[in-house]
Amino acid sequence: MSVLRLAVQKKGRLCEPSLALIKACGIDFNSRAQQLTAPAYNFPLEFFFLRDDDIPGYVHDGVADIGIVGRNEVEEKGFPLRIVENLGFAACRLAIAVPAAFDYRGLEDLEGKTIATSYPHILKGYLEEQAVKADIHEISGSVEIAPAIGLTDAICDLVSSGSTLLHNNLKEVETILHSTAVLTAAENLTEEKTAILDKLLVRIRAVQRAAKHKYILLNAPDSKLADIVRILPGMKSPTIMPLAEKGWSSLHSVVHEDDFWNIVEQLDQLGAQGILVTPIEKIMY
Ligand code: PRT
Ligand code: ZN
Repeated sequence: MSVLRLAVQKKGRLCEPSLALIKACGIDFNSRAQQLTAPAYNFPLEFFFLRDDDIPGYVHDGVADIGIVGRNEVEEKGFPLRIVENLGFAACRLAIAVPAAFDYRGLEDLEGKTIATSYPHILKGYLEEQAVKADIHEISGSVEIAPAIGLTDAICDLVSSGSTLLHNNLKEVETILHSTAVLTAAENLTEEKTAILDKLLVRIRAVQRAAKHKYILLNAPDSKLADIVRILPGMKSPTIMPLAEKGWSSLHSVVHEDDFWNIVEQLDQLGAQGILVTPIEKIMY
C-alpha cells in the first residue's frame, strides 16, 4: 500500500505549526525523535524532516511527494510544483528596504544600486519586470546588516513585524511578494498517492475552517428572534430551542471570527443574554 511522503521543516518557524496542523488532523506520530524520517501511526503518511530551502527541490525530485514550506521558497526555487493549499501561518512579505536616511521616491531610485538578498531569483524577476537595473548580491544570512557594513545600498528580505528593519535603521519601500506556508505537491503523483492527498486535504480544510469560526450560544426574548437570526445565519440556519422560561429561547449558531465582535455588539443591543462562545475543532461541509 502507498504511503504519502510529507516534507516538513526540521527546525525553525515552520516546524511546530506544520506538525500542529497534522496533529489537529487526527494523525498520530512521534515527533520527539526528529530523525530524518518518521512514520504516522494511523494514516498512510511518512514525515521527512528537512531544511526549508531543500523542500521544494526534494518534492520536485520525487524524494518527497508533498511539502509544507513558505510560498517564498517555492517561488525562489522556481520548480514547477503545485500549490494545493494556503496554510495561513508563517505570514510574511518579501520586501525591499533602504537606509532610513535614503530619500526614496520610487523604484527609479534603485537604478544602478546594489541590493543584498537571499532571494536572488525572485528579486531578479521583479527588477526585470519593473525595468530597473540594479546589482544583486546574494548572501545567505544576516541580510539586514549589509547596508550598515557598506556591502550594499539596499536589501531585499522577509519582513513580518518590521522590527528587524527598525533595529537596523532601514525602511521598507517596496513589497515584492506576500507569503504564508503552503502545502505543495509534485505534479505527477500516482493515483494512489493523489487519493491519500485528497483525504489529507479534506482533514486540513476541516481544521482550517474550524479555526476561523466560533460556536455561539445565547438566550434571547422570542420577540427578537427574527432580528437575531438575520445577523446570525450560521451554516444553514441557527438552531432555536425554547427555554423553560416562557417567552425566551436558546439560539445556537456558528460565526466567522472576522465578524465576531461586530455581531456580539449587535446581539447585546437586541437584548441577548448569557452569550457563550466556544472554539470548534472541525467543520465538515
Ligand atoms: O534551517 P532552515 O533553512 O530550515 O530555516 P531558515 O532559518 O531558513 O528559516 P526560518 O525558520 O527562519 O523561516 C522559515 C520560513 O518562515 C520562511 O521561509 C518564511 O516562509 C517564514 N517566515 C515568516 C519568516 C519570517 N516570517 C521572518 N520574519 N522567515 C524569516 N523571517 C526573518 C527575516 O528573514 C528577518 O531576518 O525574520 C526577520 C524579520 O522579522 P521581523 O519580525 O523583525 O520583521
Ligand atoms: Zn532556510
